[in-house]
Amino acid sequence: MDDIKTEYLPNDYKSEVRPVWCPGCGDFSTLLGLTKALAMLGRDPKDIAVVSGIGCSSRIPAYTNCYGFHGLHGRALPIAAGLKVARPDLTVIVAGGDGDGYSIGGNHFLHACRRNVDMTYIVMDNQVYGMTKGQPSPTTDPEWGSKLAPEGTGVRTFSPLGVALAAGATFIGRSFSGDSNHTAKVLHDAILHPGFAFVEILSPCIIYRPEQREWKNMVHASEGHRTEDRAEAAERLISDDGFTTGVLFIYDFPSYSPDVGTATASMSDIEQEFAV
Ligand SMILES: Cc1ncc(C[n+]2csc(CCOP(=O)(O)OP(=O)(O)O)c2C)c(N)n1
Repeated sequence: MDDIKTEYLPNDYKSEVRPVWCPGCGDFSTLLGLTKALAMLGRDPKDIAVVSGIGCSSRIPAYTNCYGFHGLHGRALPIAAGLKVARPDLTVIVAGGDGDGYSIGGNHFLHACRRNVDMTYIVMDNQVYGMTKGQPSPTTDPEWGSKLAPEGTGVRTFSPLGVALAAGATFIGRSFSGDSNHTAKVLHDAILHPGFAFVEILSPCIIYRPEQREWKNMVHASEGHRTEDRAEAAERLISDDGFTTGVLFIYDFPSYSPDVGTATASMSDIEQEFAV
């Protein structure tokens, strides 16, 4: 009989696939933070599933040796919710970018927050559409000029943590990819949280937003304790500069876990049921 592994190292969660991310991309250290968090938790990779949408950041499932699902742009959350409801024994992690999660997937984000399925949602926010070559995203500052909007969009930014709080997320945090130990700690707590945990990771794209190299000098740890009080969390967000890191909010609320039973239909039964 094979020995059962009881201790894991971050590398135990990395696959053989070499990331195609650009040199200096923040997503490398987000991946490192995630694998460190998984090692701290010590779960077997076969008990973990990483689900994503489309984008540079959404390539992350291929770089772990957990189960993975590389879905459609903006559609990672409903896929992951279905998976968790059908297989509550799995640790489900969802990951993607700000375009994926806040723009095309924005509606799913709202409903994932209020539904409170037990999973962790990581958004690698680089305030730009990286994969499609640098268009503004919902978190891009209004003045940022790009080929698509040379004078800037003039549109105020989406507030991911505030939206998550208003929509009912029960764990809300932020981290900076450059500090993989901090990212690991926040993700560790998020994964252990029994409900929908949202973690925004500031993850620079130094190709389209080279000024984001400065983020390492701008991030600062939260001075406050993590609160269970929605009003207090909202108050802190009003004066937040977008660079405060740490866990902002944790709330104890039953997660959505309907009993869906065990599937008995064969693939050909399912094919027939859906045949047109
Ligand atoms: C339905 C659909 N619309 C548009 C696209 C094109 N597309 C692919 S990735 C992407 C944006 C990715 O940006 P983001 O989610 O911020 O991730 P990043 O690449 O910056 O990590 C877009 C618009 C697509 N694949 N599918």
